[in-house]
Parts: sequence; C-alpha cells; structure tokens
Amino acid sequence: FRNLCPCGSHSHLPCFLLLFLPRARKDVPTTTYWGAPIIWEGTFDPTLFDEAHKLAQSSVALTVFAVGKYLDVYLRNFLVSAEKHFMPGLPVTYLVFTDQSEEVPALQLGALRDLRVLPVHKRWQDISMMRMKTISDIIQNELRWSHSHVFCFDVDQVFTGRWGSEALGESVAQIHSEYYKTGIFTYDRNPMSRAYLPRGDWYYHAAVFGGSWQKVKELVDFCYAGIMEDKRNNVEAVWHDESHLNKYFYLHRPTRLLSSEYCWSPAHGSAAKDVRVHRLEWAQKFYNVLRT
Ligand code: 2GW
Ligand code: MN
Repeated sequence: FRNLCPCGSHSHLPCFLLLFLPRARKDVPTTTYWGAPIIWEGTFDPTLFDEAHKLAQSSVALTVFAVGKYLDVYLRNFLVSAEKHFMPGLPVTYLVFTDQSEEVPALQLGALRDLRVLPVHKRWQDISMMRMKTISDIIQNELRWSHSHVFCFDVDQVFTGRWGSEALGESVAQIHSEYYKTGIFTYDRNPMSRAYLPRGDWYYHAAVFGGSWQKVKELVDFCYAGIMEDKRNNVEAVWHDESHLNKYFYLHRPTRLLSSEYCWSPAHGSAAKDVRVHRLEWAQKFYNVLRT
C-alpha cells in the first residue's frame, strides 16, 4: 500500500482504499503505469484525507525563496494565500529564505502555523543551484526532527483553492501545466549534462515538489550533485534545476503526481475542461522589474 497510502509513511494502513478514488474521473489519467495516483478534483474526499493525516500526526514544512525583488513583488500574496488554502487543519511551518530578513511581512498566522525567516546571500545567478543545497542542509539539521513532510515552492505563485493533505505522499511531483497533455517534453538533450534525459514519462515542474523529508533530501542531494558536476564540466542544463529534477524523477519514480490543478498557468484560462479547479496559479512575471 506504500504508494497509495495518503500519508505515504504508513504502509500498513489500507486507508487509500477509502480515500483515493481513481475511477471517479474517466476524462483524465488518474494512475501512472507504475501505480502512483494522479490527484485530480473528484478523486478524493478532502475531509477523510485531513482526518487520516491528523491521526498520523503529519506536519508540513514549506520552503520558499524570496531573494532580491522577488520578496517585494511576490512574498506577501504567496503567504497570505497559503494561509487560506495550504494544508488547512495541519501544522505548517513556513521557511522563508531571503537576503532581506527585515522586509518579510508580519502576518497573522492561523493556529498550528508558524513562520521562520532564514538568511541567504543575494546572488540570483546561483539561486536555482543553492536552493537545492540550502533545502538539504535545513532538512539535515532541523526538519528531520520536527516535520514529517517537506514541500518546496517557487514564490511567484498564488494559492487560489484548496491545496490540502491529499497532496502529501512519499515522493511528490507536479505535472507541468504547459505539457500536461501535449507529449512534448523539454528535458535536457545534451549528453554532456548529468541532467541528460532522452525520454521520460511526464514533464514535471520544479515550482512545486515535496514528500517525506527523507525523499526530499534524496531529491535535492541528487540535483545538487548533478548541478555541481555540470559546473565542473562547464555545462548547464537547459532548464537548470528543473532538468535535474526531471532526471531524478525518471530514475526514482514519484509515488504521487499532482495534476495541473496544483500549479496552473492562468494563460491557459479556464478553457481546459479537465482542469476544473485551480488551486495554485502562476503569478505574472515582471521581468523588467525582477531582473535588474
Ligand atoms: C532566478 C533566476 C533569474 C532571476 C531571478 C531569479 C530569482 C529567483 C530571484 O532573483 N529571486 C528569487 O527569490 N528566486 C527564487 O527562485 C524564487 O522563489 C523563484 O520563484 C524561484 C525560481 O525562479 P523563477 O520563478 O524566476 O523561475 P521560473 O518561474 O522560470 O521557474 C522554473 O525554472 C527555474 C529554473 O530556471 C526553477 O526550476 C523553477 O523552480 C521553475 O519553476
Ligand atoms: Mn517561478
């Protein structure tokens, strides 16, 4: 039951039989060929998932980086919306990594929720690389003692609907909303890179990944090692850390996939009939402001 148990870490609980309803949706794929559930609206009862995770005493650490202009432009909306929609009813710790600690907005947080600000240096060229190392270190030094699950988010997004405990699992990957049904995947095609991937199952988005602290540690260590080796060889993967993440998930298949409801591009509008709920939307990019 390991793959399908809602909490991922309780392989003895056959509770998924009640919780995950793959046949409730016929218009979309709800299970991968290796047996991992793909979470769509209609395939779960949120109340039952929340109850199971309260019983299992799951707790979630959310990491987010807000360096340079990204703090001012995105962080407040990200956090305020997370308070409304992210893991309602469960203990949540936000870990905000920033170069401007004093600028992090003071927010009124719900019960069982707290926020920590952690300093990082401002060298945006290195952010995608250092993100992996920073997350690994905080898991090793702290989170493994305090949280069952770790989820890592880009800051340039806004929660717009329930993003709850149904998303928790051992190793959780986000299906990229640009590619959720095209079959065109932008893996790294350079054999010189450690991220080189000639084929794959899905194209995953690095804006959202997570799982048990053990599996997230494995993932970020894998990506960091690949990025560092590429650097030594003077190559850079086409989509940076995202290319390495796709390589990782091809070699170590995720136990749970999040449909594009969980990270939606509003550019697609509401035209997609299969994406009935938008739980997290990409915020607008202001490149002129952000990258100066
Ligand atoms: C990064 C690259 C170039 C310029 C600025 C930054 C930057 C990123 C920054 O100045 N400050 C900062 O806090 N960040 C953090 O890194 C922030 O959390 C942001 O959401 C995250 C990823 O950068 P972002 O959102 O500009 O990249 P996207 O939206 O094109 O993301 C995809 O591709 C990235 C790699 O190129 C990552 O894999 C990312 O996870 C993907 O969603
Ligand atoms: Mn982003």
